[in-house]
Amino acid sequence: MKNDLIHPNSSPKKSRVLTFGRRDRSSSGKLHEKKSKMAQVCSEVRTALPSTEAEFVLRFSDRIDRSLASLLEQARVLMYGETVGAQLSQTSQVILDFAWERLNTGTWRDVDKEWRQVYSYGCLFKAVCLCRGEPSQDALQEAIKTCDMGLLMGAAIMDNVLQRLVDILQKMVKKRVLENEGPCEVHSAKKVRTECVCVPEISPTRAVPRVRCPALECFRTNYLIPQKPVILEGVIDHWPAFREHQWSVGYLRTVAGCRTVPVEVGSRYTDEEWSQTLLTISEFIDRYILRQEEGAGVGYLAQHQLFDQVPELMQDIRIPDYCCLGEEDEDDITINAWFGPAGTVSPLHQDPQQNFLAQVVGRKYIRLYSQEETERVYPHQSRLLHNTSQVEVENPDLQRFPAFADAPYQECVLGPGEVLFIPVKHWHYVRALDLSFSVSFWWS
Ligand SMILES: O=C(O)CCC(=O)C(=O)O
Repeated sequence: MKNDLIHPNSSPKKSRVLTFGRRDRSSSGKLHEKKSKMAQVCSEVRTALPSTEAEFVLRFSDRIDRSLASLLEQARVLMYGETVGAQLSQTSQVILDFAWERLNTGTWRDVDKEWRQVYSYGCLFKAVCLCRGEPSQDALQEAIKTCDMGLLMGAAIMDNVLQRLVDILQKMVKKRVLENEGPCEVHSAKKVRTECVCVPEISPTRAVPRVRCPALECFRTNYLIPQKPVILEGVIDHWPAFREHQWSVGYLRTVAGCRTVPVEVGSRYTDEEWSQTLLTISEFIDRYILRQEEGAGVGYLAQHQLFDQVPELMQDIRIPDYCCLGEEDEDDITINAWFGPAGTVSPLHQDPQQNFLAQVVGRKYIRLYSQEETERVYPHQSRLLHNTSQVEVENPDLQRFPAFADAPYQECVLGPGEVLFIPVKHWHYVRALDLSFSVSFWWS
């Protein structure tokens, strides 16, 4: 049947209002204290959701099985019912299992957006369910993880309700940590294990030039127009990431420890055994920064969603003024986070946009080859990796790649507070010399 939609008015005539938590008002002593806290949790979660069942719109085409559509309707009824309980928990899990199977069938780009939306609804129902009653810190963290899964794997629903909900939940978790009410993230007193990495000596003839706070016009004339790399000094000293909240492993754990993010696992993305997984930032820190598990290998948090997921981190940085020399709006600038232990390598590759790579924590060794050297860096032949060189820059196989030895390059060690301008399509190789956190801005 065509247009088998679940219409908003298919909900019961009398629109029910979210009630969970409200029945628990009491005026007696300790009990009151406990229950008012519970009411607070519930009312905060409620603010992210439509206040009536009728306003909670579910609309799908016939690409979504009728039986699943009924389950979604049932979940909605349960959510607006007298108590949010085990039944909603089970129903949301069935929805999630159904959708998960569809999300993992075939290639990702062919997954129907509606199925991704169904997955997001499943996450929403499950997260709300986890916040019922008086949720423990663990339950709130599980709810945050559930929202993140929806944000990463699902598609936006109800004006990005999962983002609104997760912002609320994260504030609640953080508040509780500050109140010391059952620590969720133990500030790590454990020392970051330091690797012994080799720091290359930079030859003066190859060193990337440095300039301190150039005027916009000076940057445009001397570097942007001729497409010459340069290190800008003194242009990000005002970032709160250096002043108010010095970025560190502990700080990251506090503001984002319970957020789930994609992590790259493997020494470099060109390796056979390289893969991606989803971990919370705290799990990432324990496994790959503190190395609490033997044999965990190398992990790298390299992604563009972190700053959308964690607004606090976004508030700690600023888009460099020089980006205004581009033609696009600020909203079109892609901001990537690069967080990983010493020794993390990004193989030699090129990107289709201009780049400001800003170093916040630790140092990185960087090699640059201009676009004219493309032949001498031997790009991979496959379409997927055509922007990546086959050469291991610091240990090249010159039998296979003889011309690489003759390719002129520039190099630098980028330290905290410095910003490297990498012109569009310039080949760049990056190796972290310390535990490192950088932010890159891709602009056109
Ligand atoms: O810092 C890194 O590991 C890689 C940075 C990079 O490739 C970029 O910003 O485009």
